[in-house]
Amino acid sequence: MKAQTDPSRGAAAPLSLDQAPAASPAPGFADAVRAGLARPQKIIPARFFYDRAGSELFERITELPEYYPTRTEAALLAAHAPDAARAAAGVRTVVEFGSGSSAKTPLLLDAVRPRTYVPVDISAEFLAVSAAALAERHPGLEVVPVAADFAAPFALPPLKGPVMGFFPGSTLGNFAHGAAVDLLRLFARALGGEAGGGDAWLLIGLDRRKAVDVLERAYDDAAGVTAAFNLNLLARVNRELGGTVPLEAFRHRARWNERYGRVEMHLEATRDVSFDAAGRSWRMTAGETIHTENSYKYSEAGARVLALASGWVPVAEWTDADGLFALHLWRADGGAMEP
Ligand code: AVI
Repeated sequence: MKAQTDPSRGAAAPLSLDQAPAASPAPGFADAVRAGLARPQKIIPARFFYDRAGSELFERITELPEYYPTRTEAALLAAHAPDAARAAAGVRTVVEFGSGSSAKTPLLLDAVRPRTYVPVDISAEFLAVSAAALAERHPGLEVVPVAADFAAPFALPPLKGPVMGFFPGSTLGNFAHGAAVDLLRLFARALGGEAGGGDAWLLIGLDRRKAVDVLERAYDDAAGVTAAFNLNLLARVNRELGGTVPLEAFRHRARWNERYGRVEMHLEATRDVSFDAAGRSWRMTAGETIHTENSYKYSEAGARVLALASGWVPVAEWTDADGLFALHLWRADGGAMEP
């Protein structure tokens, strides 16, 4: 059986999401599904998108014509990493949060030329491969990988300052505003830029607010890759949690929520459906959805407020000619704003 994609929407590569063999459950997945499906508005947290199949689908998303963030940010980095390096002169250590394949990192390292690069990622597999590749590409650079979930308090090795944090990809957009503030404060602490501390910078990519049709197309592409990425969550429930979710009874939905300033992704039941998952039985009525992701978008003013509420001072912002995406350079306020 194939995952459901709208046949009128162009040819995605064959997707056989529910044919993969059973796999052992990721830590916390069963509890998250049990709690999430019991809520009035059902949810499955977006962090569970990224098993191997989901990570591969996400890589394909980043190359889609409709998904402008990745290529726009890469062009901004190529053009403005030298400006960021000049503004934050003397940076000795770059720490990348959620480094993944470190695809954009060379653009920054070439400009900043730090002595040490610290990639932080939950996937030890990604870290080993990308750390080795970067060390080879940048002879003399000390690469100190840290396997950790950057969204939870974690320990970094002692850092030689000034330090620059690097958080590309608009990953912050997947955090609700309160959680985004907490995370940015955590970064300030981890980089030594908290009250009275060292000199810390953050170079962060944030997707901008824009026309609703552009946003919704970016999250509901014609080839159906984002639909497959979303539906893979249910396939993963089947693989890892003994689920019997009929994938053909669900469709991908992406919609802009103006009140919250975010694109929401949902999985909508196309008929009344019942299934087992994580040791329980569940029912959904036609039209009911499981909310799987929020992707918050920031105006220039919104990004400034976010920075200032999180212990950072905006220093520079670079955007493309169409104003699709922005690269921000912030400096830790070090408590200087308190009288
Ligand atoms: C990883 N994150 C920044 C992506 C985004 O744009 O919110 C995840 C994504 N979901 C669907 N397409 C891309």
